[in-house]
Amino acid sequence: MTSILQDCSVIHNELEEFENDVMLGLSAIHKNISSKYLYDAIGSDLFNQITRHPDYYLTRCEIEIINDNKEKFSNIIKQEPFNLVELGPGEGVKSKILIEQFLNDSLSFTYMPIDISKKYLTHLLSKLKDSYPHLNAESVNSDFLQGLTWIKEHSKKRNIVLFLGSSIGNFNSLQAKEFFYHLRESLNPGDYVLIGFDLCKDPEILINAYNDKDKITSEFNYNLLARMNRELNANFNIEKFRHYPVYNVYNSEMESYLISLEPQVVYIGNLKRSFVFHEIEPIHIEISHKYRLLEIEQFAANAGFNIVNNYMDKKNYFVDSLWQVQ
Ligand code: AVJ
Repeated sequence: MTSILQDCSVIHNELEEFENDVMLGLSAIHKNISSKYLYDAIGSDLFNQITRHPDYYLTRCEIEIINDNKEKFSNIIKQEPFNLVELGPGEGVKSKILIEQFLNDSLSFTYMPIDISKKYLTHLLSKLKDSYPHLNAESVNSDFLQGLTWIKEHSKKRNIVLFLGSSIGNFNSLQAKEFFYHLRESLNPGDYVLIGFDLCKDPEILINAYNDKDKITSEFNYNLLARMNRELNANFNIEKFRHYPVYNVYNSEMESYLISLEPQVVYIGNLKRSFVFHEIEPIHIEISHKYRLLEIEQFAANAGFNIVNNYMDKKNYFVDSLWQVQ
């Protein structure tokens, strides 16, 4: 296996960015911290555990969809050598199903995962190397759109971009619309994208998925407080906060909050500042948008993609939507 690591990340100070974002977020009238800070090493490990939990149906449904349709995907894209680009591969469970199918069908492709974590990429590539000695892989260490732009400048091959897991759900509708517009700009006509969207469903199923009975999702959220204690010298007493997920039926968004169970003051050493929390005051942590097919069609049309097909699981909980650049 050939494996290359392209480093296209902009040089920036991660700790400083975390400090600035926490300062702004906890000073706001409605306290908030970006969900991207959930994913340090401990948080990423907890997230991987969530994806295997029975209450978190999303990953299971998407694996079913990919398994049921892998031959079809292979037939659609088989004509010529291509780049199999993946935005945020995670553990690569789903992409491995496709990689295996494409290798069995003797398709000519290079797997190109794009991720901001160099450690994650290196680990993923070494695992893939063991399983598939004949796979060509080139990982790109950068944020998604920058990485795609790098690929556009360095390769003339057709791109098949995987954006799985309903990662798009962390964006609100406006942010998603802008993201798809930029995605379209960084691709060439004929390129494909396969995007995972979690669909609207019974709110009770949603609440359970974001509040699993083994409390892994709670731990995942509490880890953000623990991370601020570790990295920013904060003194959050985690027992005085509770994970509080709600489904907002007006805008189809799961919202996760950490709520302060009592009035308290938290000191953050690196910021040399205290933050006052009222009783039951929330910190907004994450949204996970749930979609309707109509909305997905509008996203595609707005950004200049044609929908090739929508692939769903048997329960119609989740869709992998295959788009092609016009
Ligand atoms: C990684 C954004 C797809 O929103 O479902 C899982 C993150 N948060 N449980 C999601 C998450 C709580 C997940 N995404």
